Amino acid sequence: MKRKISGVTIELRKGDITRQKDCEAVVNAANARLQTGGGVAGAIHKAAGPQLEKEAVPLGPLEPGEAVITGAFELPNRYVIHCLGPVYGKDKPEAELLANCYSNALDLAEEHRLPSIAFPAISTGIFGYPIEEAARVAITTIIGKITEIKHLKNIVFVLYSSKDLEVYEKILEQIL
Ligand code: AR6
Repeated sequence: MKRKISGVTIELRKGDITRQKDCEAVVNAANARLQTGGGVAGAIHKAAGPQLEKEAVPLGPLEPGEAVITGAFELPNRYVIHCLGPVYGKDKPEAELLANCYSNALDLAEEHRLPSIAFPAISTGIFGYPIEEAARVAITTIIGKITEIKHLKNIVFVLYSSKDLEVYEKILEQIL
């Protein structure tokens, strides 16, 4: 599903974040120390190779909501933007911290004049954020900043399951 808003295409895609060849940056659902881990972080570090950890770790530790940018090494992208999402029920206010991830990642992409970025559903795996609530925060944050965007042309949400994709589709329809 694709929707164009103020000249920016928002696309919802089912897939693996490590296989987004047409995106200049991919976003990592990182841990505070910017090390490899499970879920998205494990997949991104495995696909990028050990140089990713070498570049990323000295930029940490991150606080929830923060984002940093590194090269993408063996990934088919130019950059990885690492965001630390909130742990649901622990890091509060969680909606604000999750919104900060999307907002800070967009700012980094704009600073680097990137035309495209792919986001996973940050915090909705190991960090336990319910997908529907997280999707609402992700989509409203991006749409809320869309008129500030100068360089990004494509913003992609990459969902790992059909169920998560359906949730995002429903919420994007509701919001527009
Ligand atoms: N591509 C796209 N989405 C994926 C992929 C993938 N390859 N793998 C999982 N997902 P998670 P978090 C989905 O747990 O909740 C790590 O260990 C997954 O289904 O990766 O922010 C870090 O080191 C879920 O919907 O991130 C941290 O310690 C979403 O991506 C911690 O987990 C996020 O799941 C971060 O937890």
